[in-house]
Amino acid sequence: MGSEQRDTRPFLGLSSVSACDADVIVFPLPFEGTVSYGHGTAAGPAAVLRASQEIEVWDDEIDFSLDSLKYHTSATFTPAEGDTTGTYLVRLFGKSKMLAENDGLLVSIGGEHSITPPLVRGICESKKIAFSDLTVVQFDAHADLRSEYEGMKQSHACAMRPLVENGSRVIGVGIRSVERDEMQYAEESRRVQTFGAQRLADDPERERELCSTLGNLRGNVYLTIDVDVLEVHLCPGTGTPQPGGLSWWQMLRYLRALLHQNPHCNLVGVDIVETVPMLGTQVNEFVSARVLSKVLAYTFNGKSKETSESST
Ligand SMILES: [Mn+2]
Repeated sequence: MGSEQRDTRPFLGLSSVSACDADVIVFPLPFEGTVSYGHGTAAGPAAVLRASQEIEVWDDEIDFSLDSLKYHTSATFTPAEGDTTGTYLVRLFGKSKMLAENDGLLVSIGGEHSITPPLVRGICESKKIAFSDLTVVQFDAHADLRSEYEGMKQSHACAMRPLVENGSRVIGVGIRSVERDEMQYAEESRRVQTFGAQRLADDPERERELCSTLGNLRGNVYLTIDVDVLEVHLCPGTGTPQPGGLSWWQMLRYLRALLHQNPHCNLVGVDIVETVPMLGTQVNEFVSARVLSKVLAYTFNGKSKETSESST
């Protein structure tokens, strides 16, 4: 049986163009191989795509129409019969490398957080970006810097570690659940910078520092959003919920600083992970779809294809 399925609705309900013509390539990844606690992230991508049908395509905050962009919603990349975590992630690396050969922004929808390292590796190889020329901005409740977890190096709890070890800089935002070893690793590594949720909430100066850090980043940026970064009422269905998360408005302030107010940020890829749909509520998938729509509006407003074409 093939591992690609076309059972998903196109993002925002807009018609899908071919990958090579798209401004945005949406990549659904229903993978939950290493989940340690709550299950259900495999159902995340389809639910997020379904919820995206209900989202306004006009962004009222910055007067931008998301339907001015061209989208390609890729086939769902599901684990194949007999896939282990290792074989799936290797295949994912190959597939993301292929998709990243297109000019469009690769926007992946998880699935659990272990999908991020192969996605980043695929994009970097395809676009010839050295890891040392990449900053990963990580919105997350957890540091995900463990060297291994439950015997697995590829666990969702280790997602950021290989990126740092390969030479990328990682800026963690909203972190509030860390193990002592991870904290020590973060403190000792000059490539890891952490903006914990508590200080962001309590200290306006710390928030200004974060916005200025994000607003002044230069070069290639990969954005990974673990929805558990948000306060639990916005994502009760995530794998490992943690109280004390970012408010919706904090989230938007930080994304705006990075994507909308920073002209030097070259966004090379985005993922949103750990969305778990729940019976009786659509809040989880709706919030994730809305985060993606804000990311795209902030990223593309003022940077539409027309401007890049007319400047060449
Ligand atoms: Mn995570």
